[in-house]
Amino acid sequence: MADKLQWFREAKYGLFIHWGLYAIPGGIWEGKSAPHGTEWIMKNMKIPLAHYKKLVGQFNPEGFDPYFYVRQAKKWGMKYIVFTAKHHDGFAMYDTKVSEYSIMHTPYGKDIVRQLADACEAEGMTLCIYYSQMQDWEHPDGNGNTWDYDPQKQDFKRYFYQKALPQVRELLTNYGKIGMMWFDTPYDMPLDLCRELADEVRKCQPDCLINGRIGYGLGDFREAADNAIPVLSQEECWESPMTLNSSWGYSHTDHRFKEPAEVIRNLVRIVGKGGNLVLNVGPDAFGRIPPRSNEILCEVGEWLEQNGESIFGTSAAPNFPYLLPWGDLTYNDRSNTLYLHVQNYPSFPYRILLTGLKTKTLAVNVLGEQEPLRISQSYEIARDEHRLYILLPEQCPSAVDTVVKVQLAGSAEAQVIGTAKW
Ligand code: FHN
Repeated sequence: MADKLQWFREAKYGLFIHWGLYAIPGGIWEGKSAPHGTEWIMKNMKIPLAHYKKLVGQFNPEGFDPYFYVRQAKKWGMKYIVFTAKHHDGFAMYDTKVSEYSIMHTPYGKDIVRQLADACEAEGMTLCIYYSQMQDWEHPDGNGNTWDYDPQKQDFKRYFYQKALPQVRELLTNYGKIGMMWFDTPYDMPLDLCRELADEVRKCQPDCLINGRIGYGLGDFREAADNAIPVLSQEECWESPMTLNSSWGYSHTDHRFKEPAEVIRNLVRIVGKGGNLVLNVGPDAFGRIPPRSNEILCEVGEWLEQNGESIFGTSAAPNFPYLLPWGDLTYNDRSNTLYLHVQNYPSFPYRILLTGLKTKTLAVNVLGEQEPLRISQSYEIARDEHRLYILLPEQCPSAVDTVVKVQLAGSAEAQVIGTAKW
């Protein structure tokens, strides 16, 4: 049987797009600023639905070009796109027959999911859909809106059968092949409804993946917390969703973006631990990608162009005994290659140490360079400690991340601290 997780396991790096009505206020409502988590502005500022709904009449993102997004994602080195078809505010960015609260009722009036689906199909990109299954601040029975509706009078099942379930069905029947349904904030949604939702996804598209945030372990892989990286490497698939600044939705005022070096370090760390990074952009109200996001992602894409071998085709690296003061590592278990990512380049004598590698090293070079690097591999019997020293070039090849390729004689075996009595 074909493994439906295969594409996801190989993808490593995806684009998250958080886009909806909240791009218009961009974190500012009636002069008051809430720059972080701008997609939460309605709830954070308890904006009455009737007021928030006025954004529908203003939404006209004529600058949106789906092909630009998909081509940029490819240029940035990303392999899948996750798009917010409906976020917690309940507004559908597609042509839904279930509710009038959708993009079709804005001055723009065109289905965003349709345009993205067509562009993804034409460009060979995997499209995945984000859907907020429990929170819905528009529907009287959805979770979260306690300022317009009385929670005591809410009947969550009514929302589930009137809106969530039929909308998920629409998304999985009208837009061709969907790579994954990306659910979010299941909170205390009842298990039977989560099961029903998962069953519906699998009935509509058996190959469509379901992320871990459907709840109760019903997904196909585990979703890490936002902007978080697990300590240990894991064989099972997992994903880490990350922002570029402090907000998922567009923010007028939050300009504190991660630098390209930090994004590369996060990507390396996540991939080395067996995960995928899904990295977010928050388009503005006109449909444009913030220029700084584009610049950062282009720089990361250029690094990937040179060093993609150390990311794509790799698997979870073994857990080595110590944190690596010079950087991190990724591993290809098919070619028995370790990639050492030197992010803090050492000063004289330009030497790095990897402790705990038991497997014999055959050859070491900077990725893309022929010149072999000098190494010394030893085993100190009394301490039961394996050591690999590598002498790096005096001139640092990349201040951000110099990749050192270590060809091993067999599969990488790492010592675990504490096996020997010292
Ligand atoms: O509340 C959402 C948030 O707005 C954003 O969509 C992120 C993405 O992982 N998920 C929730 C918080 O974890």
